[in-house]
Amino acid sequence: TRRRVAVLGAAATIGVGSPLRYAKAAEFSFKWGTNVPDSHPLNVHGRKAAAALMEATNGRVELRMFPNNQLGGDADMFSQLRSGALECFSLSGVNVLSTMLPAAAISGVGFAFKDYPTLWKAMDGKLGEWLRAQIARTGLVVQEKIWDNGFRQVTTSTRPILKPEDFNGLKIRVPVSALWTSLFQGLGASPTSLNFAEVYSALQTKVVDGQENPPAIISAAKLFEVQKHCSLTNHMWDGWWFLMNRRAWGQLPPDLQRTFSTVIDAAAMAQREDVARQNEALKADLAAKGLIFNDVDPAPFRATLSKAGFYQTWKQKFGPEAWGILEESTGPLA
Ligand code: X2X
Repeated sequence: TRRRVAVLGAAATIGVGSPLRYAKAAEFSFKWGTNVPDSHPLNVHGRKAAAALMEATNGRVELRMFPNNQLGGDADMFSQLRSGALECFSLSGVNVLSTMLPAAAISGVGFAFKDYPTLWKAMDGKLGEWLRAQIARTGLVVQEKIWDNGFRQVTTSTRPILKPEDFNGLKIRVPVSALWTSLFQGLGASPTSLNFAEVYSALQTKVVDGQENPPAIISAAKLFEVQKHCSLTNHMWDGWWFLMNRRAWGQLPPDLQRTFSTVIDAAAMAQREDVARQNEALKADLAAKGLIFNDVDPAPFRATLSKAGFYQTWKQKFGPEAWGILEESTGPLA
């Protein structure tokens, strides 16, 4: 029976979408780097997309996933993407992309989107279109549908965030991004910029006392092991653009480009559903693991940011055109 199980195992491995199912090596083989652990829906749906792409192109296009910062942190993967060493990279516009393209951060303005319907309408509509046009101007290729990370919540090892004053002096990790730093400075905290690859150990060694991410990441990266409180601030939404190196993209003939985009965007849509579900469902799971949750009224936090000049500052930095497009979907912010 042992041998039988092994044989069945092998047969199951050579399944739909497996490279071994195809006689020839793929004509196009792209690496795809991500910054979150293997079990996160970004990677789960990424692997499904890779299998679907293999199937749809009869083995001509292969996508190899490198999750969990295996190829280096965000800054490393971003420079590999730009040089062509990495063909595909999932990256938040508010993260290191904004160090090269400040406009890309506009979707991360604090307390801008009140819920998912408002958000998707903007990102699948005029705001998303505007953002992709900005990204395209940098020479990168971006697929249409942004992948979901979620509404972000603050975790700490020290005290819960109940009111804005609880941020005073809090050492909190934020991604490497002027907008993120400004947001938490505006709330009175002391933000430290770190790539996600460094977050677990920075929390464990108490270099920082807190961080902010949605439940799906808190769970996949096991941040509950080194954090005690989770305050449901919903202070901003974030997602990952599917970015590609332009020369790599240009290698694909137009029909394969179309198939590629169709498969990737369909996977993004399925991933969004999974993430939204996980970000709700995992709260109970994380609570059972010891994380203490509290709800937060966003109004006083938003008022604190306004008073600190956050909205005025960023309205000016992004400029009237971009800010106008943002406010078309969110309503007045500044
Ligand atoms: O770095 C983060 O916190 C992460 C994983 O959420 C982003 O990609 C912005």
